[in-house]
Amino acid sequence: MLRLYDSRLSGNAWKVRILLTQLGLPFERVTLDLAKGATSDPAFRAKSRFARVPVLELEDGRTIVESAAIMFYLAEGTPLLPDDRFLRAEVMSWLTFEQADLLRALALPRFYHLRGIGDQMAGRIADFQEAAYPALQKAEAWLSTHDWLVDERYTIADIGLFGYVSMAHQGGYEMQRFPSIDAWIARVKAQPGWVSLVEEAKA
Ligand SMILES: N[C@@H](CCC(=O)N[C@@H](CS)C(=O)NCC(=O)O)C(=O)O
Repeated sequence: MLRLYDSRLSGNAWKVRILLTQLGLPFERVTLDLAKGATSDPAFRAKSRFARVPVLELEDGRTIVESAAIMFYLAEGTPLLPDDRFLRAEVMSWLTFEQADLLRALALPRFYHLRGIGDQMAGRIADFQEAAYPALQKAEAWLSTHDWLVDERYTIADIGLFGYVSMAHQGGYEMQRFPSIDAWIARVKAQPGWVSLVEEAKA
């Protein structure tokens, strides 16, 4: 069975979990405690050359790291990744944009707030926001005229952008500035098989 190494609040691992669930692929989930330094464990380092989650371990023991690479692997041959060469490049372009222009700037302010050090890190958060607001505006402009990022259909590009953009408010971002992003987030969440970051507690 496929095995996903994740952490409870990792948005990058969440992207992969959404995709696995939407594709109906059974998987085992190994949730690491990052606060306890789980990514430094040599056994984990042997699976993850970058010492980060997510990691997807295949049935034969090989591992894939980086959420975008994992999603490309899993979505191959499914409706969530186009066959057409140009459209695949478009998917890659959104996934790269998310990683380069948004990921850290959205994830770290959220992390600081979740750890209760938001006030202490206010200057750093302001720098991240100054850098990320123009990138969010680019996504907003695209989504004001498109329902989806690529080929007017739901693809892994949407899952990749969705992860941290949907949680940006937790890092103090004023997401009410972006009504088209907001409407798109609702469309992504309405896709069959979508799962929340933290599962509802079972009674
Ligand atoms: N570009 C990577 C980023 C992965 C990443 O930053 N993972 C974080 C959690 S979201 C992590 O494992 N950090 C290592 C640690 O905190 O020890 C991806 O998209 O998979």
